[in-house]
Amino acid sequence: MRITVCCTDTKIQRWLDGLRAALPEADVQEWRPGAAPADHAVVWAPPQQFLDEQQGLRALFNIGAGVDALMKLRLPPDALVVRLDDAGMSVQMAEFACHAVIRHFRELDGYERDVAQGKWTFRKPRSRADFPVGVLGLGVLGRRVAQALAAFEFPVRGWSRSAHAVAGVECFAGSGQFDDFLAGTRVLVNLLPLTPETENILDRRTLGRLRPGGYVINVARGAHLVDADLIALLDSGHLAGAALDVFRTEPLPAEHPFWRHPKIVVTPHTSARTLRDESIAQIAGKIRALERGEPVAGVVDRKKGY
Ligand code: NDP
Ligand code: OXD
Repeated sequence: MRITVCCTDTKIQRWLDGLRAALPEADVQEWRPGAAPADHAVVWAPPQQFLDEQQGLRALFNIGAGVDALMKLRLPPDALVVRLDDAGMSVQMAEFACHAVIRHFRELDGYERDVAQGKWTFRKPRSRADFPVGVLGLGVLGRRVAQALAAFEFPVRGWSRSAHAVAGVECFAGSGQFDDFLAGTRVLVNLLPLTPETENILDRRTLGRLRPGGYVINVARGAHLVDADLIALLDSGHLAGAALDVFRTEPLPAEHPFWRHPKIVVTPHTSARTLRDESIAQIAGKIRALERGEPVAGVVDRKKGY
């Protein structure tokens, strides 16, 4: 069995070593133009030339949860596209989202500013009932985030394409229930995949429907958010702030207003990192399952785009 590895912006040697150790029966090689056809590929943002040359692949394993970049390319028609299915990401995302929500709810940013000025001050405790959190996307990551927030006793609601039932979470589905979901949400956490349907979904209309004093946490993709609309709603006072981990252009360009906006907290696309060992173990397990003719989880539906 041949496995080709083509991961841009990645320290590839450790992936090669890890995959060789996990799959000693396989011939694992870094892809070079003109390489022999492989059975499976492990990829992150491969060039189109890679896909054009490797038309016989049985499966492409993406070393991230989001496949939006991959879905823009011409893929081998019969290859399964398999994304990372948690692999240690959901707990990181839950930590990150809970931290962002709690930092805002408990006004820890305000305390940090006070303490920096040597002030020993208190703020009036706020009620969780006034801070309902809405999670966009109830997939592998969104569901974990929603459950983690519910454990802190926030009122939590979630929105997805198809109907879900999640303990402790009020669930909404489809475009028909979007406005009801938004109307009862004050803190919005975005965990949707980026698809033609969800691009620009965080625009003036959507964000304007959040409760006054809304807060936006975007941990999915930068192209979900219309940057100028967010800034307008922050400046008008309708939104209280935003925590942004993902951007249309990454790294975020030095001149972008998000860097300096007083109501925006920027982090460098770090809310849930790909963990190499966990990911290699998951991919190796799935390659073996496919070789035995068994189904695997995390297969992307090409029509839906996620
Ligand atoms: P999943 O595919 O497991 O979940 C996607 C969820 O979004 C599902 O609940 C799905 O609904 C819902 N959804 C998709 N399209 C629509 C739509 N048009 N309308 C309503 N709901 C929709 O993805 P993950 O949870 O694993 O990951 C989510 C995203 O998080 C990734 O695509 C990636 O972009 C981002 N991410 C960001 C990271 C970071 O470090 N910032 C790290 C990892 C991921 P349904 O359940 O009905 O199918
Ligand atoms: C992912 C990411 O999609 O890191 O996995 O953004």
